[in-house]
Amino acid sequence: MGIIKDRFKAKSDQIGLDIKALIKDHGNKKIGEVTLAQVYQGMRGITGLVSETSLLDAQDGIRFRGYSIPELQAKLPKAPNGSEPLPEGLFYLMLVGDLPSEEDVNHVTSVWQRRSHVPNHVFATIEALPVNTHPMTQFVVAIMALQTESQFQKNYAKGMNKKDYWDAVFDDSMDLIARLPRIAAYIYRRKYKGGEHIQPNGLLDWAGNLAHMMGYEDEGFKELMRLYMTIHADHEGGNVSAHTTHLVGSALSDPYLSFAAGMNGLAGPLHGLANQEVVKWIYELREQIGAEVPSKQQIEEYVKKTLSEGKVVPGYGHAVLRKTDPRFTAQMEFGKKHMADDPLVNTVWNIYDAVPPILQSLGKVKNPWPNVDAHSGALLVHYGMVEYEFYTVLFGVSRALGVLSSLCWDRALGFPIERPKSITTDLVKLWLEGKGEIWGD
Ligand code: AMX
Repeated sequence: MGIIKDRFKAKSDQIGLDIKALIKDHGNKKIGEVTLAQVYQGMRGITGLVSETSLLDAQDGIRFRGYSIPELQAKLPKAPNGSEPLPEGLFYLMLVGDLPSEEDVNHVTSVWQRRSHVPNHVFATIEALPVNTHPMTQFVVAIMALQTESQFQKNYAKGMNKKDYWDAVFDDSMDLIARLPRIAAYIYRRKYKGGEHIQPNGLLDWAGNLAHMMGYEDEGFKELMRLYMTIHADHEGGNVSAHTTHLVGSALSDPYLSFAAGMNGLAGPLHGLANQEVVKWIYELREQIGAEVPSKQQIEEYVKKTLSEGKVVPGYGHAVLRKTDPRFTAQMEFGKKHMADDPLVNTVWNIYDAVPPILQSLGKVKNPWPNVDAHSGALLVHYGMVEYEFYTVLFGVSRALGVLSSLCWDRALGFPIERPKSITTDLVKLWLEGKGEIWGD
C-alpha cells in the first residue's frame, strides 16, 4: 500500500473502533427534536449525517478538520514562490486528519500525476455531444464515461469482501481526482478555444496544471486556482453535492457514479451554478444601465427589480451560514492583493455594500450576506476567463476533494445504505387527529 493509504487505514481503523464504542455506550442518547416544519422545509437544522472532513459553523463558517481558511493559508504547503495553499495539502488533511508536511504534499502531487491518464473513449464521448452543451452536462457525461475504469465496480462484480470496499473506493477516488483537471480543461478548450487542446505539464501541481491545460500561464491565475480549489472543496456533509455523493455511495454505487450524481446537484442554480448566475446578473445589470461600473443606487434599483420579478439575488444567502462567508472574504483579500482596481471586482464589492440591507428589509431572508459564489467569477474574469457557463465545472473539480475523501471514510467506517423515513400529508392530518402514527421504525 502507498503511504497515504496506510495512514488513512490506520486512522480510519481507530475512528471505526471509537464509533463502535460510542454507539455501544451512548447510542440511545437523543441529540435533538424534529418539528413538522423542519420536515416540510428542507430538513434544515436536523442533525442526521456524519461527515468527518469538515464542519460548518453558522457564524464562523467552514473549518476543515478544525482549521479555518486563514489558518490553512498559513499552515499548508505552497507552490515554489507561491503564497496560496496547495489543494493537495487540504486533501491530505481531510483524508488523513493531520496537517501534511511538504513531502506529503509533493507525494500527493506525484501520485495524481501518475494516475492522471484519461482514456480516449472519454474524449470521444465528450465529442459526441453538441459543442454548445452546457459545460456541467459535458462534465457529468465525461465522469460517467470514465466509470469504465472503476476498480470498485470490477472487484464487486468478482465478489469482493465487504472489508475491502474502502480500498477500491480509495483507489477510484485517487484516480478520479487525478483525471478531473484534464477532463475540465478539455471541455473548456473544446467549447471556447476551438478544440485546440493543451497537453498536461508533468512538472506542475494539480491546480497549476489545470490552469496550464486551460491555457492560463499567468502565475496569478495559477495562484487563484490553488486558492479556488482549496476553498471550494468541502462544506460539511449536508449540502446538495456532498449529501448526494454520500447518499448514492451508500448504495455501493462506485465513486464515479456517486460523484457524477453529486455534480448533477452542484449544477443547480441554488447551489454551484450560482457562480455563473452572479456574473451573468452583473453583465445584465451593466447592459441595462449602459455603464461598466454601476453606482450603488443603480445596484440597489437592480436588486429591487430582480426581487420584484420573483428571482433570487445570486451569490447571497445560505441555508446554514448567518454571516459573510469566509470563502467570500478570502477571495476579497485575493482581489485586494492582486487586482484592487479591477472594475468588475469593485462592482462585486459595491454589491456587497448594497445587497444585505435590502435582503434584510424583506424580513424573511435568514442570511442576507454573500456566499462563496458572489465573488469567484469576478476574479476569473480578471484573468480573461469570461466564459461564465464554465465556472461551475471549476467548483466541481474542487468539490471532488471533499466529497471523495468523505466517500473513502464512509466505506472505511462501514456506513450502511441511507434510508430516512418519509411521510404523507394525509398521514400528518390523521396523526394530528390522533388516528395515525408518524414515527419511523
Ligand atoms: N435572494 C432573494 N431571496 C432570497 C435569497 C436571495 N439571495 N436568499 C433567500 N431568499 C428567500 C428564499 O427564496 C425564501 O423565500 P420564500 O420563503 O419566498 O420561498 C426566503 O428568503 C427564506 O429563505 P432562507 O431560509 O433564507 O434560505 P434557504 O435556506 O431556503 O435557501 C439559498 C438558501 C442559498 C438557496 C438561498 O439563500 C438562495 O436562493 N440564494 C441565492 C442562490 C445562491 O447564491 N446559491 C448559492 C449558495 C451557496 C452554494 O451552495 N454554492
